[in-house]
Amino acid sequence: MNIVVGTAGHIDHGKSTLVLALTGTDPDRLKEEKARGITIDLGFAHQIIDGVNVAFVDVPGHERFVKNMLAGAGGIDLVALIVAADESVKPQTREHFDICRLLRVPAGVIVLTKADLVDADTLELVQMEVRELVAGSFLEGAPMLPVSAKTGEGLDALRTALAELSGRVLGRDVDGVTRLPIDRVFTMKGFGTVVTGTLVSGRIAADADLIAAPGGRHVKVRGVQVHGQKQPEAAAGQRVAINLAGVEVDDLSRGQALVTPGAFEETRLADATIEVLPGARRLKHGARVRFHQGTAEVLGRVAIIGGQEGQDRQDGQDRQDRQDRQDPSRPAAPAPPAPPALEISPGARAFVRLRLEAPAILARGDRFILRAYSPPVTIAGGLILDPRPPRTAIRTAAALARCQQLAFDPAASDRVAVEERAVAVMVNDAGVAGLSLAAMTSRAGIDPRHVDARVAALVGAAQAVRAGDVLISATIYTQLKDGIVKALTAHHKAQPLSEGVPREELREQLFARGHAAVFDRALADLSAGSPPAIFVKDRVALTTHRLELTEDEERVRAALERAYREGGLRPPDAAAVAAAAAAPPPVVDRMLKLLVRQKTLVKVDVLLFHDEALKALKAEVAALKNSAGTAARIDVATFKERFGVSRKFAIPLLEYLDRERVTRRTGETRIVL
Ligand SMILES: Nc1nc2c(ncn2[C@@H]2O[C@H](COP(=O)(O)OP(=O)(O)OP(=O)(O)O)[C@@H](O)[C@H]2O)c(=O)[nH]1
Ligand SMILES: [Mg+2]
Repeated sequence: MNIVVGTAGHIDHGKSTLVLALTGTDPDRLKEEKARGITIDLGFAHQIIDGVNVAFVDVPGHERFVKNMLAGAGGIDLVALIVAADESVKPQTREHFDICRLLRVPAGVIVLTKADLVDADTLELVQMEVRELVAGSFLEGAPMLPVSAKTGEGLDALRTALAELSGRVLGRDVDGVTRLPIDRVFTMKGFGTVVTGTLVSGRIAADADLIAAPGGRHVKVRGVQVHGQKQPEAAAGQRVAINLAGVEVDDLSRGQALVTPGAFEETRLADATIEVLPGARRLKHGARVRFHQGTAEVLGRVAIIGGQEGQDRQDGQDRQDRQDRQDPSRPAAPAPPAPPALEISPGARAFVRLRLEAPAILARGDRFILRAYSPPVTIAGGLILDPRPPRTAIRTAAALARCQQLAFDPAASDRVAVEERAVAVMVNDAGVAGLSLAAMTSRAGIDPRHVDARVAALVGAAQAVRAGDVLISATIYTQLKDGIVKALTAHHKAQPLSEGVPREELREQLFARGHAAVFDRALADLSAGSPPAIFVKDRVALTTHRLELTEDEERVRAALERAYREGGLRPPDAAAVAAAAAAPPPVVDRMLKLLVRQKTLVKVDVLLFHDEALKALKAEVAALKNSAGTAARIDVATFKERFGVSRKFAIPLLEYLDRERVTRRTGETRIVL
């Protein structure tokens, strides 16, 4: 059993001293930290407590280093909220506690440090204040233990509490995609580049190929350490140190993550729900914020999607107040419909679109923290709903409805229904391009092993159609099929003598931005019905389409066909054609083209032959081989004689046979293949 415990609490409240007392390791490792007596960056220690492997992430309490605290808090299972008994609740006690609450840390302990410095009455007062702080939160009812690192009082009780709480830790996704947010990068003599972090999902084995993202650099795992021991493999939930080959320290930094290749796409846009802290200022539409997820901090802006819960009443009241001030004697005019809110009130929730100034690696279901740009105080926390939303308008009712469809509680048990809803939304977003099965994992956050089941459910419910490795919305697919029928109908009407639209032309006309597999599937479906709606060859046509020729055209067509059939391998020349047709040249020309399209006549070089004549020729030449045994040969002279044609026809016909792979030219003769 492995758990990661993070400290939290105000500066100087004894977090690092407590970790040292519990583990024997001083988490403050920087020279500057020792000199100033404060923690600046994350510190790490570990200890086996009652058979549980406990990793400690010690965070700084100083308000200037909350960003470092956030990099550590991202991966913890339990929090040890530290409150010094002689100082009680202070600003960063609240801020760190808020952060843990917003990140949905599932459980924790409250430690009242420096118990040796206060009397029983003071301790009781502090206990009351802390209980008040955590009332109604995940820490309501958590163990609250007075401890002294100086006398050792309470340390055993704390160890017992941590071991007991380890049973409440949520299981990590060990078999999912690998994701290790990097919190430290350094070189080690004899090893080279080492990164550390809390492995939030998947596994990392020696020799694994991973990607450092954002950035996309390929790295190879040379070695894996867990709690200072070399291991063949690390699994989600462990603190790990990874020795990497093929990458320099300067190429990596905190905020990147080591991930399975292809499992994530970098993004600068995400849709999310957020909850603004009750004590924060109003969050304005377009506000610049610091976005913290995993170990990353990225600047960005928050745009409010649609309206928000709990905002309408407030707006109405404001309007009423204004009207009352303006003219108390006039009856209040009916309020105009409220435009979507342009700010989020303290304590309220809203759907937002995050526009980041640098790329991030995000997954649906990721928790994050927003801090104000300046001063950098924590203002909100949230949950990623869609890490790659379409670039569509967001100040609309439709955008709001879309987010409501995507909203979910990762802790709830209705996962299947939630995933099906999300895929339905994303399939709609994808339009004619379709949603790739790969994106169902990278964007909708579905375990690759469940992708087939979700696809089957959507297809079964007639919400989507699968074509190759994409899913397309059933509505769009029907529109596409209707579009094909419409285009063919129009084409047949405009060009009654054409036998249809060339397949590629049809695709470009209707489906330039779409996925080729979807178009192929549509053609297949339309031609598979009974009766089929279309014929698909090189050209696509409606099955109801008949060439409608005038009587005169039909006479010319038949006459021409007869002339070429009778001509055989000696087709009629221009004069003979004109004589046979006895019609104006444009009609003759049209009918010849029709015969070629229908493949009744075949163009060989500049000559036209009846298809039957060529078929007979091929069969007869091929038969030479069967009768003459292995190496049947034919040259121009024998060909002329055998088929009774002049050189004018013999040469193009022999070259035609070469192209058709009936014969192969070697020097002056040809081998029958
Ligand atoms: N008497 C007494 N002093 C303590 C106890 N725990 C910590 N201290 C003292 O409190 C001071 C601050 O302790 P730290 O552990 O550095 O506090 P911290 O919470 O890690 O501080 P930051 O990391 O800077 O936020 C040090 O001088 C410690 O010796 C305790 O249980 N009893
Ligand atoms: Mg410290």
